[in-house]
Amino acid sequence: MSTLTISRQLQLMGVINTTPDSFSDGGKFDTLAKALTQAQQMIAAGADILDIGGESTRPGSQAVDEQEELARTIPLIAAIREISSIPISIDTNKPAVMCAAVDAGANIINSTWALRLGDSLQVAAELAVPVCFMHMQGTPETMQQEPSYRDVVAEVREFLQGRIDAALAAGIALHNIIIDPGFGFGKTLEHNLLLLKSLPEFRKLGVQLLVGMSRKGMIGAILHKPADQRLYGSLAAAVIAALQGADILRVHDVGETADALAIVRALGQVT
Ligand code: PT1
Repeated sequence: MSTLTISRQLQLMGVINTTPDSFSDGGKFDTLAKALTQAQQMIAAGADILDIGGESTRPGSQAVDEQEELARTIPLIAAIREISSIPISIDTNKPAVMCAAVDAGANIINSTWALRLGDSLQVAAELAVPVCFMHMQGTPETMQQEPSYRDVVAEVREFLQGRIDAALAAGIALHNIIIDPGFGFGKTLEHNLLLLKSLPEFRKLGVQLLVGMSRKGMIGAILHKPADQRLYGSLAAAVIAALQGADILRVHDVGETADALAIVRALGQVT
């Protein structure tokens, strides 16, 4: 039982999706007012970070142009900053969006391309904010067609180690580096489960570890349920990720996940 504890400070990152085709809420929050209300509810429910993205990266999704991405994210970041000092991460791969977001009050850059596009690594280094480097095989449009690895854990670990090295070389401080194995990004269910089992391997890289499994296809593939019926499965996955050493959990259901984690934490407080 002594291993069933969370001794570190685990943070909950609430997902605010501004994209009209959002896979899990069907575009319900496609207006600024609705997104702001969602942000307020997540803050009240105990979110530690809000993640704002203007371009969907779920399987099959297509790229969005810079103007559209800016229009979806920057006014929302500014509006949240009016009402709260909660840390905000900007989920983007475009240098211009990174700059505008940090200018509007964002505190973290979340890059699903792990800052491999254009001069995004240099731009992020100059902004001097924490950066999340995520692993993806392929591109969002085609990544789920036939994901293939000789050793998924070793390959993802080597990729993330390479991005840590590149980040340090670009001048990003070690304490500002976050890594993420990228659940559902060019991975079969078996790949995702192997990565989840191996999270302690990723912790060994010595930086913060972010995990996002909430409502994803890997939960649906086990339950045979659509995205709007994956809450309980997502909570189980969050508890496992917490016990396996994740530092930040990216979730849609902040209050529910906070309750699930409170139970794990309570167990760690008795001896
Ligand atoms: C993630 C993540 C992200 N996920 C980080 N950023 C998404 N750092 C967006 C599916 O299989 O895990 N980490 N930004 C959302 N992307 C997906 C991918 C959504 C796969 C759904 C699936 O259903």
